[in-house]
Amino acid sequence: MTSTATAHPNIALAKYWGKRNDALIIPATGSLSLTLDVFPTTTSVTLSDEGADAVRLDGVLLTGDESNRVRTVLDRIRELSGRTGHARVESANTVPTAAGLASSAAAFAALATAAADAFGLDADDRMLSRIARRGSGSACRSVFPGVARWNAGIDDESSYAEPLSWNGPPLAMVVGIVSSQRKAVSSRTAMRRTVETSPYFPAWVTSSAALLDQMSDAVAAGDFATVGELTEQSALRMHASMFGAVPPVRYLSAASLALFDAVVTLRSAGIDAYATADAGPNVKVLCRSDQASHVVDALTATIPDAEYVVAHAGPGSHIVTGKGA
Ligand code: 2P0
Repeated sequence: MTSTATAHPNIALAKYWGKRNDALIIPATGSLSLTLDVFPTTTSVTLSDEGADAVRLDGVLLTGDESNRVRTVLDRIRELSGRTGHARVESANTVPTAAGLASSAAAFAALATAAADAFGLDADDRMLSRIARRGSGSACRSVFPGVARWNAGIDDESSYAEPLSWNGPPLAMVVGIVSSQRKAVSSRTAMRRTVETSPYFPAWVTSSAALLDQMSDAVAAGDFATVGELTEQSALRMHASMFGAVPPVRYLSAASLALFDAVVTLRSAGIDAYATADAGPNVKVLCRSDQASHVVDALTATIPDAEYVVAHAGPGSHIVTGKGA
């Protein structure tokens, strides 16, 4: 019997950057995100009689760190379910892998959801969020639809995401793809380097905690402009913390900064748009759904070389075929 699950990437509005516990992936700060309706990952898990887990991504057998991360999630599910067998995992991405478009968030949310079903683990969404977190921190947020907040917590039990309701104007995220190349430094390595060497990291942690509280209040109030302003602040402060690392980590390219500038110009023309960027040069622009096509037209006119994809709030991870379908 094969269990198949789908999950979508999420983009953090209030960023996660830095861990307080590397092994359990407990973050230094909480974060808040929007799960998208584009670039899904579909993952199938089949219990097998073989002597080891086998993991394929887009048909290619994974080895090393990537397969170890999958095994970490499977081990946790074996531990929780009391079952000992191995699994065959096949995953298909529709997003350029490792280009700062949150492919690992969708991948590990789909994996946790499919594997829990395959191993017969009766897991609610909070447990799935905690399991997905073990593979990739941001994956704990992709278990949930729309807006979700990851409560940093202090241990495995207390570190999970939960859905927040959003009653403001329907949201869109215009993804501006300036590069689909694999990033030179993984976010995991870059995060660790920032924690260990950036003099700005402590300021990032204290300011992020305050920003997350403000953003949570703005989400509860449906206050789009405040959510947007805080989104841009969080992204720039996160990148500033990386600029301070030794050696520095710089994911933003000239094309990324040109997009940030174009968004400032859009705002001065009265369009509520706010830029954010993750561990890569691509820029995501938060705006109202009913203004998304206008935002794409304006960005295309200024930066025609980028490719633009309009995303809206998407679903949480869910079983497509399997016991829980
Ligand atoms: C985020 N990012 O909040 C932040 C913003 C990238 C920049 O979470 O080491 O793949 O597996 O926990 O979740 C990307 O890092 O890192 C990330 P690990 P993850 O979305």
